[in-house]
Amino acid sequence: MTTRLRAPRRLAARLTATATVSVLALSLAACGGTTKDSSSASGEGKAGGNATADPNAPLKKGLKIAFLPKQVNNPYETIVDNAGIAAAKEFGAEAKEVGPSDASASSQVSYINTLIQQQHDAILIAANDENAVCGPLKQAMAKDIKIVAYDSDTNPECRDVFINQASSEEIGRSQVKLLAEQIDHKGEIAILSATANATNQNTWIEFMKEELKKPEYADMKLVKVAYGDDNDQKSFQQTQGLLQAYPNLKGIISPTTVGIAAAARYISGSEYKGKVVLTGLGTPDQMRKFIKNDTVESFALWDPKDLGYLSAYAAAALASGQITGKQGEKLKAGKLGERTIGANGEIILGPPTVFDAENIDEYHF
Ligand code: RAM
Repeated sequence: MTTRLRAPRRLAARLTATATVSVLALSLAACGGTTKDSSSASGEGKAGGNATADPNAPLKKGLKIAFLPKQVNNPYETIVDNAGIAAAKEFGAEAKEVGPSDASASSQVSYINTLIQQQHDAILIAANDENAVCGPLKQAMAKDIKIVAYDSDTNPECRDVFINQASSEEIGRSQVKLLAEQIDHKGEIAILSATANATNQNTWIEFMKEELKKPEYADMKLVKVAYGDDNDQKSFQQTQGLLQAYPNLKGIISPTTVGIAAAARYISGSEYKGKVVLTGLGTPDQMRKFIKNDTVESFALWDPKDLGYLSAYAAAALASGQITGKQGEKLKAGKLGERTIGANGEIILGPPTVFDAENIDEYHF
């Protein structure tokens, strides 16, 4: 029985249409194996590592696991991590969240080093910068600490698996579709992203740019990608800056919960309300008032609680030898059921949901 959110019919149809392309893109993106060979002293991942999974191994009791989000003061990350910590209780693990208060490139490094010293069984990380965290994560892997990237990936050789909230391609392409429908496929558009290094946003933006190459978007022009650094104040100011610099702007995509909430706040109190369309990825709780006051018509997200839950189970399954991270292995994830590990060590949670005035009151997170 899965508790995955229901995708409204329109989005579900679109997602199915892109599924074939996604498989292709994922195989192209796969640059070799991502499995950690636990017998490797260097901790270097290598194709088809020779650790063997025992799918029937019980989850170990008393595992020590830690969530290291992009930043601790981001409401979205708090929901993910709290759900992961609650899941850990189900299988008798000791779990906690530690992390920086800003999402800058190297802000997570000292936390990884401390978690290594504390001899955790697994570290779960939403990477702020794929390269900055890679060395310390490899050191952790060399000490047989399992690494789960969730939300924002690092380099595949620096983690055992990546729990992706949805197919990156589907997220990117569907964001453009959501905006295009509301601006009649015409006009200048901008993106308000998180940090310039964020692997999740950057991957989605690449797919947005791909989508924009299709003939149906010939009259839409991406004029700027701005960065609010997942900082509320900076995102607010960047929105103001975009609207002043591009007076013909018709729409903004903000694929970050911090960015879209700040942009909505700015637009709702400005002359641009009702003139400039805003969409992106947001939490229903943060966006409800902007849907109700007609600043935003629709936006999307997956269930962050399920993301935390799935990630916690992946950490426990790795630390218990149930999975090693190889493609084709099955991850048993409690109430979420089973997920198969895909190419490049990626495990996908499920399709995102589009929220609008009709359904937003059904969602509380
Ligand atoms: C922000 C963060 C996070 C992203 C969501 C959509 O909270 O950037 O990494 O997944 O937005």
